[in-house]
Amino acid sequence: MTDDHAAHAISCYGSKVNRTPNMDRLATEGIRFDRCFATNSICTPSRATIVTGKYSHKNGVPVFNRFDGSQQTVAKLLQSSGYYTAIVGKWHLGSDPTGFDYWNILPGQGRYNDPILYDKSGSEVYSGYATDVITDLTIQVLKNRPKDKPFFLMSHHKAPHREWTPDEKHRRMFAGRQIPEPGTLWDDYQGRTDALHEQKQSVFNDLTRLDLKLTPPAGLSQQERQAWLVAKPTEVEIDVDGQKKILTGTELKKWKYQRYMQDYLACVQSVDDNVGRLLDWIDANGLRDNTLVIYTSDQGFFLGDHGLYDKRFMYEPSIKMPFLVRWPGTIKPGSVTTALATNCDFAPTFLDLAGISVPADMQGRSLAPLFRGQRPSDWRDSMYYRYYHDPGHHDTRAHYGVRTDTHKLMYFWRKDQWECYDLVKDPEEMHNMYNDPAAKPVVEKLKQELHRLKKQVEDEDQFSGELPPAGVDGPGPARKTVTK
Ligand SMILES: [Ca+2]
Repeated sequence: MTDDHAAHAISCYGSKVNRTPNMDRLATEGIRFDRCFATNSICTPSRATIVTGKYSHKNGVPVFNRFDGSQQTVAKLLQSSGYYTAIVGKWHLGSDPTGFDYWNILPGQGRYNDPILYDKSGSEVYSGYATDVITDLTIQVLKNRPKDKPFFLMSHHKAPHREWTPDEKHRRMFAGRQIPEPGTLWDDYQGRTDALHEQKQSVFNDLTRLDLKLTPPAGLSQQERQAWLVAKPTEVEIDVDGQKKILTGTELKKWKYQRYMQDYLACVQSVDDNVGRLLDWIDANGLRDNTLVIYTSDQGFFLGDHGLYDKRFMYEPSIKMPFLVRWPGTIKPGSVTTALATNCDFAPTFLDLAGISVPADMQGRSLAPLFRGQRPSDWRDSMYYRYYHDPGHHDTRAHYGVRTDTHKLMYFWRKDQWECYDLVKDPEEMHNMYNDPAAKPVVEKLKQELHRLKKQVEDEDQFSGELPPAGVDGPGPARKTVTK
């Protein structure tokens, strides 16, 4: 799993901005899910949902608050059924992992270069680039695992999370490359609710000098340097063939999009290389045929879509998770499914595949029949979504909603404002049809479905008022003594 990797930056999902040959291998040899969605599109909540099979209001993690590790998790259930369980890389749930025989994780967000990881005994600095280091450790776990047990391994990358720091090789590969602009980059938000107008996750307005990798002037104090880096520039001086040039206005906006995407895609390219390295190792070590491999991300990401970066909103680029699965001998190579899946389904799927009965309080459903090419006749045709963090880091307004196979209805409950989209006629979600008189019957039907789902998942507005305090980005544990 990666952090913030949008499906539309993977070539087998039709990317117009990059090529990812190694991730594509999973789709060519396995199945691609085209409608897999995060139920609360943000890091910590999605991770809590993945390990519990439950919505945020049931696992207690609606925002960046600490996960209560004493609750039931998929890792504990697999471990107690004889699986060797391990997690390496980004965890970001505040509390230490439970249910894992081996864990070695980044504190909070972690860092890209020379990352620190910690386990039960303390922390250690690993020299190198995070994506390479996490893959090295993943392969170590596979090498050292007890060979008499089946295993469950979560290899979780930090990349391509903000501030999108690539390694030198991939930075160079993308520096100066012109990335095509998405069709909705210049969206003026006409007809939409206040939420899009008020957000602070705009590529044109909210990227900082640090995000844009600008170099601070010499002679600043530490404090001045920090203030300079977090500022959002409205004017940037660049060097063109040895000549200084000041960018402002439209020219600057276009430049910001390019700088953002060049670094984001360079981070993704390193992940793709490392996915290839891990698959090669699995294939070369006799694990290919009896190992199920999944590539996913904790949510999607805006790649300039609607002029945005980040996630949070219920729009497609944000909630859509890449989900690619290889299982030789069972999944027909090159399969594609449009069945609606969510991150609540991951834990039930893992249990089902291991022959363990899925606890009744998990809210997802096993995807295993879909892997086998069988879509159950009662498969869901709608999914429920809820985002809480408001104002949060980007002033993204809290909302909940329903997505069906063909439509989406979003309700910004603190504003009492609605948006509705026809995903067949308007896949880019540019025309809010909520107030169209002709759309009234559709809107009414969607409202009924939204209320039905809200009740079904037992969302009783547990976190609609006060939210739990932040608790996932602490200083991390003390350094351990390492003898090499
Ligand atoms: Ca994330």
